[in-house]
Amino acid sequence: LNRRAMLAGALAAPGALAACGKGPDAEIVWRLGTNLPITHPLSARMKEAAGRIYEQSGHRLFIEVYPSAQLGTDADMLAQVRAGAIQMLSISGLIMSILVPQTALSGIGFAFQDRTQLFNAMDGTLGTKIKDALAGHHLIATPKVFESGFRQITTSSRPINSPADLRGMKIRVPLGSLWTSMFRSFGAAPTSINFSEVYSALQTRVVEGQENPLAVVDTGKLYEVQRYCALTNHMWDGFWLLQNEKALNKLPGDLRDLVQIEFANAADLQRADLAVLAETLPQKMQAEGLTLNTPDRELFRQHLRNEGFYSHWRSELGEDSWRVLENYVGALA
Ligand code: X2X
Repeated sequence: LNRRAMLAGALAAPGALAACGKGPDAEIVWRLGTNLPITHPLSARMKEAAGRIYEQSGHRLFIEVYPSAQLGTDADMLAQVRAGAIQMLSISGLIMSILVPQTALSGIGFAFQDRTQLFNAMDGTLGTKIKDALAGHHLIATPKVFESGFRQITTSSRPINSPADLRGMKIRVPLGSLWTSMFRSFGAAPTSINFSEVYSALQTRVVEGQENPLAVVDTGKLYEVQRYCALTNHMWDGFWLLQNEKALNKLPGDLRDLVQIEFANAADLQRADLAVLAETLPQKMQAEGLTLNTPDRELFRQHLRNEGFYSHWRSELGEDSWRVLENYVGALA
């Protein structure tokens, strides 16, 4: 009866067929949550890796990917992965800083110049520092961080050319003091809203703008409810793929290795996807109706310096961590 009910459900909803086709025979089933839609390269590449792991493990391990915050908000999913209710969570390092402050290091405003500098740091000692801090909370990151990208500002009310244009702007930001402190430094009025509610918050003009990498603006169709896009590259954002430590330790050694290897491969593929999108998306966003501009980043950086933003975060994160960051990006304050 169960089988028949499942089949009927699968036939009623074509999308469910694939989900039902894989997994039921697996010895071990893990659940992985993310807030991004399946069309985003992060979710898509993680799902592919889950498929490879299922095949290569001889159907012993199936990791089911739940995109679009189906398992709850980031804060909900974080609680679930810590409790072991789910085994994996893909989450922005900057949101993660609500629990593990060191994860904010990769998102300090206007710190990184470009992707090369960034990935040197994240695949080097800065990344190690962050992974160690996560492990201290019994959350084990897969070997390579995934990319969300450099964040850009979109608005419906007016274009952003200089820091002064942000003054008084009602802007949606994710959960995390990195965002509120930076946008308050610009005199804006940041509001923390979960990603699943951003589209409607923009549509109903609860907020005038938001900030996200273009791949998120694209796959979230935020361009439908925004008019301008300032290519500020104001902070880099990446997704850690975290594993519940107890669940990981319970896996047989060969499966533990397989999971690390396949998600490291997925991160390489996903970063390459994002590199291509960084080239093509500005044009696509323009075609979708956004008016793009490229402000002078140095104006913003200078403003943050004058407001004491960098010295605040330096004392927040500690001299030792700050030195590791500055080893890669140069002096900030
Ligand atoms: O919530 C967002 O804006 C997102 C999707 O970029 C993050 O997860 C930080």
